[in-house]
Amino acid sequence: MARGQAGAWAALGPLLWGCALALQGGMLYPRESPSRERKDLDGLWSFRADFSDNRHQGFEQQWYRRPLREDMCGSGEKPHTSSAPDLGQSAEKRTFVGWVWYEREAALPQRWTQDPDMRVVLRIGSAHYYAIVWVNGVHVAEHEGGHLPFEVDISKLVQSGPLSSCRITIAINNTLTPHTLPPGTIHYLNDTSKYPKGYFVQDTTFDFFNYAGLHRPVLLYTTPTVYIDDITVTTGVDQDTGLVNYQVSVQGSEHFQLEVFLWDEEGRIVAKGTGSRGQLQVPSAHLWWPYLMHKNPAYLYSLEVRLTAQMASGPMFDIYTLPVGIRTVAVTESQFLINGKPFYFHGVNKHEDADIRGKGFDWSLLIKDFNLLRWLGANSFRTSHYPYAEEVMQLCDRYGIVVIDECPGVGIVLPESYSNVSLRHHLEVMEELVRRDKNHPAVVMWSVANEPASTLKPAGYYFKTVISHTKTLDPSRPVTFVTNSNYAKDQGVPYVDVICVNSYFSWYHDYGHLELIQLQLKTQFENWYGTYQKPIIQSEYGAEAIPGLHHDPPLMFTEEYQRSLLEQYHLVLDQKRKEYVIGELIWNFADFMTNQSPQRVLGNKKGIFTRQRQPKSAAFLLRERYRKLANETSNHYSGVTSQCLGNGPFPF
Ligand code: GCB
Repeated sequence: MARGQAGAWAALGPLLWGCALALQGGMLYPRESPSRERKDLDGLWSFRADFSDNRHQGFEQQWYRRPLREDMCGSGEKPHTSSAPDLGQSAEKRTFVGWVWYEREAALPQRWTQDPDMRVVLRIGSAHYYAIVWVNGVHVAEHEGGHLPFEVDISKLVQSGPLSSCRITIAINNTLTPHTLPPGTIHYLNDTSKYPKGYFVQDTTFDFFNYAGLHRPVLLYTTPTVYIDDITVTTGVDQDTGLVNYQVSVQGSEHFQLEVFLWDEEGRIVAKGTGSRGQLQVPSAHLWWPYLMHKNPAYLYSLEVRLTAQMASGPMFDIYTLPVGIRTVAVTESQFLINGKPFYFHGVNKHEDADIRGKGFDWSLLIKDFNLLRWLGANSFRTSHYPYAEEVMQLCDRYGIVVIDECPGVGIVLPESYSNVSLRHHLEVMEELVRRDKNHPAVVMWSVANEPASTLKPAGYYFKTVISHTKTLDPSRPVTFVTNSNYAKDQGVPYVDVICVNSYFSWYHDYGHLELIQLQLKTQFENWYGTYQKPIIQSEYGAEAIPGLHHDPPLMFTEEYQRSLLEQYHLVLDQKRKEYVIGELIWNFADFMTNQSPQRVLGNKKGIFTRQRQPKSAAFLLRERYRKLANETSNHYSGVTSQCLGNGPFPF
């Protein structure tokens, strides 16, 4: 909830709607190499929220022109990879809606500012939701959307003067509208007998807190001026030969040579190629297998791309190395196949969420979460309900955790959210997501939305368009979107490859009646399969449990109820997985923060772990189940759990 002045909100309109960047260039993750350097801009950033009535003082006074800390009134400092709301003690700041300003001075190595053959790029891992960026007071970039990276070449600016540092200012607005993803609405409360003049709230139709700010690493990196801009890899398998199809795009010159080398984990070159595109063949290839599906899961080759460009001053080199997993993905009427073998998703839905940090990126938290996934015997998760940090995806590749990669299309329920403006933005977001994550072997499917409203007429056309666009962007992966029991069966579902369905039997209705779950779940599966003959994932199910709350017989909100509800689901899942159900993802991995409401007790408590990552009783139930499932469903590799669990790369 926030206060502002009536009419003031409109002042932000033109800035918000006019400026989305068209998709340009590649978005290779910045990696160091003999030709590339990287400088992380972590630590503290100066921070200031614009509390002025019209939220526009920062622009009127041009806060980007001089250091923010010159005027510290109302401002402070903030570690950049954390959400602003949970760091302070003020309720008003926690629910602030509008512009916040971040600033950081970066000292640059001399050659970065003096070598005309060097490109200096500023990359922002994510800025939720709309961001405007200045370097040394000069406007350099804008970006809409909070979960995907954007970057800008700032070489000219940092190489134009005597400065050996640069001042980076980022203004971020967390306002959501019916056309943003996810959508939201600013709602003015005009009854002055109840609300002060100009009072407004931001309403959202999704069930997680709208943490805002710089959540992920911001960094500077360099490349030569002729550089490898993008690499696209798809893989196949022919008998025991691995096929690696690559395509490389180069910027900065048309006169260059490319060589590619594929290295195995032992440091041997196993295949070579030349030119911008081609196919590498790897005899007796080690395939990338999911965790618990093979005794040596997640095998990664390294694709080294070497560029040599002929310049007037002599040759210029660039080197980029991309991890590559060789694997295939296919879907039949009733199965999901990885490397030709049936794969059963036994995993979780997550959120990027934790105490104090909010959605801020944190390596310790990430390693803890991956250790818990491994402890649980989970082989997969869905990035509910937005793309997660790139570093998360890299760990999934390394540890064999299969990912359903979801875009921020959550809470699409208003008619305006089905407009052409929204559709265009949704297509752009899918382009950004595919561009970022296309080379991750862990990503096996795209999810274009979660539980959109299907009763609105344009829904069918809208999702047909988004799904077919996604398939054009990446023909190598299946596409889904996540429905629920109320979803109209013909609105977009005919175009998905896998049906994902969420249900909360004996939770959001038939309160306490666990005995109804089996009947209702069977009906759900039979209806969907009967209509479409497509494989189905139970993409959400669960119940809230307040840790430490007990009652037997099980009553809602107790650990016993959560556990018993899951057990009822499992009885049906065990029958249907023999037919066409290809997975089960618990809602949710851990408790997470939401908006305040009478339905939520300090957030959503459907986690099987607490927000602090301690197990509730249900976690032990799932641990037993997932280990059993791993043994039963990895039928081509027996005894998988005893051989795989416990010896892996995680620092237990
Ligand atoms: C759902 C949503 C998820 C919610 C969950 C719940 O269907 O997809 O975002 O958090 O239900 O707990 O209500």
